[in-house]
Amino acid sequence: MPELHVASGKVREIYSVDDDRLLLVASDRISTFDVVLPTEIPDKGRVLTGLSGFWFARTEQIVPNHLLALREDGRSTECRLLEMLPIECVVRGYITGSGWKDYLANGAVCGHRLPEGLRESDKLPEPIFTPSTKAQTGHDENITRDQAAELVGRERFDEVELVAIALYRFASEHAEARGIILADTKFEFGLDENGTLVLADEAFTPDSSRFWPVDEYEPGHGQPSFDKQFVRDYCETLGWDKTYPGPELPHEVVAGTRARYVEAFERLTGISFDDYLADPEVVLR
Ligand code: Q0Z
Repeated sequence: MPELHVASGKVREIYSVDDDRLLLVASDRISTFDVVLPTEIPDKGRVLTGLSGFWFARTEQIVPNHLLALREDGRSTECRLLEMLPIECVVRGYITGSGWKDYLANGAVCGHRLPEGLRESDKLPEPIFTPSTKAQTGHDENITRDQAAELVGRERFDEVELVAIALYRFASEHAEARGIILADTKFEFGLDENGTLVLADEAFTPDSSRFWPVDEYEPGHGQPSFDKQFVRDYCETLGWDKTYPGPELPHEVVAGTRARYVEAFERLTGISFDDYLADPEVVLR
């Protein structure tokens, strides 16, 4: 019965429940500029867990997922233990981040030739699948489609690309109609005991996707992030060198950031966050 701790991410923990189940626990820790800060954002882990649950429930018709149950604490997900694929599955609908850097250097991202004259943060003509390696430490590295196909097999690659783009189209349309651009997103997939492809980890959270407010969208430069912008702006006022340890956050920055997470949850789900706290499984219905 007691869950055993098996792994830590920057802001999440994994426990094993039994031979075929894991427990993913989302903490209230926040990272910025790749540094986990000493100050937590109350309920951040609950917002992210609720959003993942919401998207898992609504994308079952596209692909099965690992979710078994949301626990009463609102931050813990019981999930099926899978054999994870060794690639990060990124879909980009807008050109930003490492995609923008690769486009400037090569006119292409992961082997996708892109039109000339794109500006930073422009919408792409079609969403593109841009796989990356799973780095144990440091940053994931973009790889070509052929490198990814070598890692997972050609047929599996084709399936993952199709499913990832279908998921992105579905969620980004839903989100944009509610005032939030999902500029890009990262999925992790696994295989069940039958070799069936299963969506795992988290889905369309602000930690796995770039959320941009529609009403502030302006291509030509980097966009403010929906959730972390107060934290970044505050950190920029300090002259901090972005190495450990990061700064403590003042209460106004904590409160403003918490409010942004709750706002994203409520806009995307149409569910009041208080209702989620009272019964997390509301997001699954
Ligand atoms: C997810 C991660 C986290 C650190 C392994 N259903 C699954 N089956 C097997 N493995 C995983 C999953 Cl979700 C799995 N990660 C990413 C999550 C903390 C790393 F909460 N690693």
